[in-house]
Amino acid sequence: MVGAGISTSAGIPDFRTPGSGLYDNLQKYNLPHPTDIFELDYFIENPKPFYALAKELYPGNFRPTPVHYFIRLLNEKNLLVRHYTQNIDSLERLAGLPEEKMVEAHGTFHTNHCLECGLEFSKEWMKEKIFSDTIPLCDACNGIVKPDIVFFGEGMPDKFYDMPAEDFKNCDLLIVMGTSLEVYPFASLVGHAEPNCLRVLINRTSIDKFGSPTNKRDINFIGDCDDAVWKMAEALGWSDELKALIKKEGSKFEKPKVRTSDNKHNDDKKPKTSREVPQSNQIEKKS
Ligand code: CNA
Repeated sequence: MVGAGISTSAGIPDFRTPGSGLYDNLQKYNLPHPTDIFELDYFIENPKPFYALAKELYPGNFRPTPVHYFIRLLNEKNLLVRHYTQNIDSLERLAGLPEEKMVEAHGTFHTNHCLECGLEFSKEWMKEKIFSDTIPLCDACNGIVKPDIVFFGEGMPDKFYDMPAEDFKNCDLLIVMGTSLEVYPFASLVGHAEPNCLRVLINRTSIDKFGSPTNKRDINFIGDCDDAVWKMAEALGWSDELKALIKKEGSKFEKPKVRTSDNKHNDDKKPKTSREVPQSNQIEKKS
């Protein structure tokens, strides 16, 4: 289970770290409250702040961190049951973790829908709007089009509800990294771990839910996630493999302006229920 802390070393701020976190740096958007930027009601009234922020944080501008590649290694070694992420930066996809191994609990920028009529729009269409500072409006009904990231006040993807029961039965070690566990229902997943499942928290700050004196199965690593995965890799004898993977994958990002992940996912990830209409970039309504 991961949160924004696994991506801070990529240069993406988290929410709650005092000083550098997003919530301390949204003054320019004049929001009544910092969390309003992700509130659905506020967004419908005033989508500008969200789209300005989306431009700054748009997936493709950042590279995965050692943590992302460590998770990929876990999967390649058949040790990963599932990766539950709150992040919307797509760095897991970019690091090569297959979609079926992930639950992107707070959605992704990969698909977009009109909030009025449900028409689906492509990632390329949305990107063009965001980067030209245009509020994305539906070609059919003029409603606001929003990336399918989950705002406060919106439901989580079906996978989030469908998968934990089975996944946690098969889990003997739950690694929780880079999250304050403040956002529910995501945070409640830690309670799904069976009594014999060890839970390891790797985070810069400690969290009350972990490591009480009577608690026998929780392990706290209070520090940096990248340091923690390097230590784990060393203990597991995987350091060279992790280094080699990061080097190999890093070479994909060396040429400026080549958005490897975007190109890859544009090519092979068509929306499940949709057919693209090339002229307008519209995609037919979700069934
Ligand atoms: P949060 O509440 O900001 O907590 C992040 C936690 O990570 C804090 O406890 C930090 O102390 C810790 N942390 C930060 N950097 C590191 C590091 N390098 N090593 C170890 N720990 C670190 O963020 P959560 O993810 O818990 O909150 C859930 C929100 C944040 C979700 O809705 C996300 O969509 C949202 N978010 C995502 C991103 C992203 O996609 N990268 C960025 C910002 C916010």
